[in-house]
Amino acid sequence: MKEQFGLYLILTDPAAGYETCAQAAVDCGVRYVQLRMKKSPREHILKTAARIREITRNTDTRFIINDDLDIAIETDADGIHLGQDDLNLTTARKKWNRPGKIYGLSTHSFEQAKQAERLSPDYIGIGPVFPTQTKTDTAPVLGIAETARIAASVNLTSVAIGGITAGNLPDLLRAGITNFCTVSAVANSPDPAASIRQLQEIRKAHI
Ligand code: TZP
Ligand code: MG
Repeated sequence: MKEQFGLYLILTDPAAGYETCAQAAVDCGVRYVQLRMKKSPREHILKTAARIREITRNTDTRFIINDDLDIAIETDADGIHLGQDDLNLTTARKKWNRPGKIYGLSTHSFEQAKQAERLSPDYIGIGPVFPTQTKTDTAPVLGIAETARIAASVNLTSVAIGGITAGNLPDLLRAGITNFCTVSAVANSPDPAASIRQLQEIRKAHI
């Protein structure tokens, strides 16, 4: 069954700090929080991940680690998010042989999303929907209509990503996209809880 949870929050250099942002996500009932610290030293990532693990433990917020399976295992995260060029999902599953762990996979086209069905990830990311400054090596922009078409065509839970803000979210929701991921819309905010609530309110108004 496709999950409908709305906001999926990725934490990369949040202005208010990692712990404040993670706590805000828990307080607001955000379903997924992903730690994505691409350029940081491993020790810093591990320490931050351990703190977010404590903040999210026994809450409704699932804690996902980007890219690094060893860190996910070491911190007992709830899951791992892998890109097309990262560790293979099947290999990751074999290495992290624990029931209930969540596997997410990035996809950037209709073809990749259909291929992802064979791997049965718990969810796929679809994007970038819009241009973004957060990730430089992105695939071509998909736009709302194509993102919505892909989301509707695959038998997997999906999350739209890339350039999503409170300003363009209503258009996504109107197109039938139910789950959306943001980095900068919350990470750049001095008041992450307020920014999260704003996105949640916009979604609620469309349900
Ligand atoms: N993958 C595709 S776009 C993107 C990632 C990680 C970055 C999205 O960041 P933002 O700030 O929400 O545009
Ligand atoms: Mg990756």
